[in-house]
Amino acid sequence: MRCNLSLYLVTDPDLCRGHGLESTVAAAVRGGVTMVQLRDKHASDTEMIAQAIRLKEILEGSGVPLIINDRLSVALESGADGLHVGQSDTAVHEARDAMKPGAIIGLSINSLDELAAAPVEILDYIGLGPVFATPSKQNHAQPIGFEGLATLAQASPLPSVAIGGLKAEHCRSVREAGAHGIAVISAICGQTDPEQAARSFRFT
Ligand code: TZP
Ligand code: MG
Repeated sequence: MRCNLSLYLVTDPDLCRGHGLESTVAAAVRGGVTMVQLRDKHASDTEMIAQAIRLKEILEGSGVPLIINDRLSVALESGADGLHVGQSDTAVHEARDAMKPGAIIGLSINSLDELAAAPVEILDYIGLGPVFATPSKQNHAQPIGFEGLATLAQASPLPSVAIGGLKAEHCRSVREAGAHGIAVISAICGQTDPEQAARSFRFT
């Protein structure tokens, strides 16, 4: 499956600083991550395109797709496999029209209203959260908890991935809530051994 959400690594440039972005991603892939999203709220487009091209080289042949957070132009210029957008980012229709056929497009959802308004027919997956409050995302929406996660995952016609404050010990609760995978930043990026940290997740 091209879009295997089981263990979805979202990168953070500060938390990856210890090992470096590229080494962190390479280690996480050895440890079993199934998707990688390049997320950087401060880099310029040019810097982010260069980072994306380097990550694509690292992921080459691994079967792990590279998704870009928010910035359609970076996804297009770097030849990434997909784009993940939030509620206030690039419109999903614009992204679908611009991206190559077969590109993976995901959307963040925090409530049933947002799910009802989502153009699910042109999306590949949805991100549900934050499950818990987290310092990894500024000004995040109200945490939904496992109960909210279950409500949204079960109402969703699309595969879903849970995000926000999640650790390896939460895999079971996330799966039982009905999500198809678990997405993390700090539980992998912020760890001294990112490969081992990824390996400690047993989603399936
Ligand atoms: N979207 C909702 S919560 C979040 C994002 C990008 C941050 C998740 O980071 P962490 O460290 O896994 O809590
Ligand atoms: Mg966003």
